Amino acid sequence: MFGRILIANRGEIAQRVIRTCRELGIETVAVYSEADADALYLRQADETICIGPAQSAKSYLNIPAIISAAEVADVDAIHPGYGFLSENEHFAEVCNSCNITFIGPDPESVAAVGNKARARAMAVEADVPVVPGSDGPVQDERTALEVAQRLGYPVMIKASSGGGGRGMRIARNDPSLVSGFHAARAEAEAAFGDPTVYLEKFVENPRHIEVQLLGDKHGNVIHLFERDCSVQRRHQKLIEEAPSPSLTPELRKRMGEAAVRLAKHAKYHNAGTCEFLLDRKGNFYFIEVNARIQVEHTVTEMVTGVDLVREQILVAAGEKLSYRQEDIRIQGHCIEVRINAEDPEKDFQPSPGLIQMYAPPGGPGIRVDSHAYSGYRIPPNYDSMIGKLLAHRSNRDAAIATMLRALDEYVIVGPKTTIPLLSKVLDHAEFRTSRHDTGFVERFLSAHPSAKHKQP
Ligand code: MV4
Repeated sequence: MFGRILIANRGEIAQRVIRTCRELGIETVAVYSEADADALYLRQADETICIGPAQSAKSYLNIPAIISAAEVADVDAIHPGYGFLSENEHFAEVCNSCNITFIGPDPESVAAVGNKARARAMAVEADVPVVPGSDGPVQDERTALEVAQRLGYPVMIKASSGGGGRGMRIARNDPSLVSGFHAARAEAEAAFGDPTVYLEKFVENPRHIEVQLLGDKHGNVIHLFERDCSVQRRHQKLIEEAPSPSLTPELRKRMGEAAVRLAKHAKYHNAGTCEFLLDRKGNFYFIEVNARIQVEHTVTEMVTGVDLVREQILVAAGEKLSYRQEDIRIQGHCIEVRINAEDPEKDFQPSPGLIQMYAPPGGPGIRVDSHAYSGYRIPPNYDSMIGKLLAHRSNRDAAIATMLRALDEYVIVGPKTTIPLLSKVLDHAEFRTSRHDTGFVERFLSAHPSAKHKQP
């Protein structure tokens, strides 16, 4: 087992990894930028190293700085958290060549699943349902028109190197396909240095469901059921829950088994997820793989009782998974909301700065994963999530009631936050009855453009 791990991340996920390391008796090395010198996770680590100035490119994305810190601190492994270098094939390779274990998949797997067109092809090989679409990348306008003709409109043009909604276009006719094809290629080239795109039939108003996976280096893969992440705005998740209220036990089983087939076919190890779209008729389609621990992994931890970060570390060290598929059971219902320092009244403009007072909720059924504290100054340089609030209860209605109570209890004085908006969404009939889909938040926001939210 590792003696020392460096965490190449910040904020709540750095704390999350440190917590599990402590329980495993592993020493931790935290790295930080000049903007994070007062961060809470630095007090929880055994050792801290400054890796550069505030800009991510010069600190949390600075591979030479992170590797130097790892060499100086003499760590055995690096945990990348989420975002930053977590799905960077080159970083995984550099770690390996320095004899430092990258706590994630092999560089080859990172590259394979990071390419959406390749991941889609692997899904087909593994007999996992995909959205009807092109057979691989589409190289020219004429082929795009032929594929669209075969699929029927609307279609979606997607960048192979994209993800999280970047480099995507919807086309509802030939002219918009032609313009969208060139626009998506240009955007993908600029954003990812790769203009490759492929086509899929557009699934209208789907639910977004992802299956949590764990794989070890001995070929064992299990799934930990699904999370429903249909409450999103501009590809940013606001609320996640498990189990999904829109799956039947039979669908749940088929989706889990499909995800495991894909991971086994890809020889995937580490924690990961398979993302699916679910349509109104109960058809599900694979769309992408996330080769990292995700923000919302906590929801699955609550309903399964499995410490996903622990499993991630153990499998990276070459151990076998601690669980068999039949050991994994869903207990009750968990809802997570993301608390962001943003102003929903001003188009979710970031609201960094001093937290004058911070008092998180507690009591039965509540978990808070946050790096905030009274007197903390949120730096303007990073994403605006200041914490995750989870309510775990025996059923969905009870989890919603506990969450609404906890949101009312939450005191954050200083920055504007998404708390009042989250209360409104949770209290909305469409969410309460789970008739919502991935378009729900945006429809809600345009229906209440100047809604004055209740202040805590
Ligand atoms: C789709 C889709 C409909 N049809 N693909 C958005 C981000 C990326 N993960 C894939 N996305 C979508 N792909 C087809 N063929 C609709 C979306 C989509 C979406 C998916 C999940 C959650 C929210 C979404 C919001 C808009 C579009």
